[in-house]
Amino acid sequence: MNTATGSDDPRDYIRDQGFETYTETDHATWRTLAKRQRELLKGRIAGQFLEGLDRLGIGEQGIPDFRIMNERLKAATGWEVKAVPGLIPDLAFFRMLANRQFPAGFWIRKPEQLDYIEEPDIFHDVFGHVPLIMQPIYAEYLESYGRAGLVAAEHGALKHLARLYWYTVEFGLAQTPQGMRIVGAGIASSPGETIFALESASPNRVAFDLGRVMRTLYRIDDYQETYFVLDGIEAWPNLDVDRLIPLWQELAEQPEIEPGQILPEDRVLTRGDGSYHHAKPKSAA
Ligand code: HBI
Ligand code: FE
Repeated sequence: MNTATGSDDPRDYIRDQGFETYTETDHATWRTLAKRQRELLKGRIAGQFLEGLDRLGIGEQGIPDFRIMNERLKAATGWEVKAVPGLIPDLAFFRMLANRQFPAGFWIRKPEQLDYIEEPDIFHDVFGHVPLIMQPIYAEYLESYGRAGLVAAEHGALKHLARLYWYTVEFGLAQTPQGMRIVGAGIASSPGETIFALESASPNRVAFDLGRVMRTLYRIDDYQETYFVLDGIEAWPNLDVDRLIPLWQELAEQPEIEPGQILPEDRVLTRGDGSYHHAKPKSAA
């Protein structure tokens, strides 16, 4: 993730959503994306995600009005979505999460960019992220991530936290009694990756391990070479800081892991054949 620099105070970034200023084209873009994703996600995403969409009322009606959506979200878990112009600095981001505020871009992609954008827009941020925040256990995880981030900043562990977010909140999978399911927002808001993450023979799918994930480099501009799989839809890692601080100390002595690399101690659920990335230039962060 390419992060902005500047003030650490969330108030410097929070805006009015400007709901009245969306055009009919903007709403149509949301509807096209939401309709297509909802179809693709059936049977591929955790059931709680679809339930969250319904309870929030943010299906196919058009761009959601945050004032209405937030009443429902607040009632369920005490979280609120706040409009921001784009990526905000890490510390401002962590402060918001620690206060149960989720920053969401208020702009929407243009009709000619339906499948690829570089910075997260309202469709990724709201459709992708907010449905699971209706679930108390996930709501707790995301808040604890924000608190851990503030501590990580003082321990030189920001890169470890960024990787954790990437491989859980953005690109996580989970084992369920019905089979493997998507839980990450980066997958849930992308039609191509919805199929790739679950069905392609190319990527590795490896059982989630907190220290392992924190050592693993990731691809920012393409499908992932490895997905990490939680052992159940509610098996989000415990981020107590008295557990994290010694872990970060251990990790400081250990080498980073390449995005496609498998370690002898990994519990591999699917060993990918790497076919998709073989022909591509390297890009890892
Ligand atoms: N800002 N708006 C926004 N959205 C993000 O997902 C985000 C951010 N700033 C920093 C950030 N993510 C990540 O780099 C942290 O998780 C480390
Ligand atoms: Fe995101």
